[in-house]
Amino acid sequence: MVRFHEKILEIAEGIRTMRIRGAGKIARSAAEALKIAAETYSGEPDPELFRKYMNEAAKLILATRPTAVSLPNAVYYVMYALESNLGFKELREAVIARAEEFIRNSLEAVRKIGEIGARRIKQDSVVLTHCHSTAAATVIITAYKMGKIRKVYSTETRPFYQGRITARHLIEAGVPVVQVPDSSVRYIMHEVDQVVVGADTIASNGALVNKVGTSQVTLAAHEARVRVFVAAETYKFSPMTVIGELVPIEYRDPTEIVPKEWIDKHPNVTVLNPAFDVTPPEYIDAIITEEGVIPPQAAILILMEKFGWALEKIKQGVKQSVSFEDSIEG
Ligand code: RUB
Repeated sequence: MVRFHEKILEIAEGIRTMRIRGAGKIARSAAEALKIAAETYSGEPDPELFRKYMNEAAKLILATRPTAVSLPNAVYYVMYALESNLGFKELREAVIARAEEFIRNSLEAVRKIGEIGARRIKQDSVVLTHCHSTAAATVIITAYKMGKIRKVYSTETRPFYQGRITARHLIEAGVPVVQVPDSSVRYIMHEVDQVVVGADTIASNGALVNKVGTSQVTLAAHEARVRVFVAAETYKFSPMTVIGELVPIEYRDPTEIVPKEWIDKHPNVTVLNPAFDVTPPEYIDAIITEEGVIPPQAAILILMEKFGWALEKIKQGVKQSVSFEDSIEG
């Protein structure tokens, strides 16, 4: 069995327990873990052995959480370096360079999304956001700095209360925030001008997978004719959905909803904790990517442009050195 540096195990555990959370941060941490794996490899200087070891590290990271496609996309981006026919030293350097490149590009994508998205926010807007998304918060903060935002409603986002992270994040930037329970969204929607949320995964038909409750938020927005914007880096688009794979929805431990004592006291009650839900493309006005604003129906174009290499392999049924299935076992 391969033994990994403790920093790698810490990152894997951090993602699993949600100390590291949010699809973008998860992806960057995955790339960081692979970079550390390459740096701390202490086996024989043999390309094949190094590839095997890196595959094991990739499997460990992929098994942490199943829903955000940013995780396998980051892993495959870095692991692509192993496909070249280089010697051990160059191969190791290539992995490290690709991991660093992913992290750099990812942070730059969030910044660009902020700039592009802020242009779509109307003057004097009341914005509603759900969960904590760095991409969505960046749009909001950038628009606020442009003097466009009057107030932000941030849902609590039960059961994990990521809305509290959003409130802190926005308050630190000076944005006026009102924290509201998830169940109040329809009641307050008449006051809202625009909804801005993030994405864990976007399917080839433009459907959005994001924190559970997002689809209810968009339903209320649709009814009130409020526009819904999704802030999503292009590595949130899922190549596997092109061939019909469904996005696996993570079910987390019921004790995140009610205490264990309550569950023990009520053995006939089943407590479910789905962490994500699916918003159909009809409920989304635009997806803001670092490449520009697209309608959800154009998701397939992003996939063809950005993941052409992966799509070819998937279509030919050629498995990569780490199979895509590994990502949905976790
Ligand atoms: C987080 C969540 C966020 C997306 C986008 O869920 O649903 O909206 O991941 O976030 P969890 P970002 O807290 O369960 O990870 O824009 O930061 O990538």
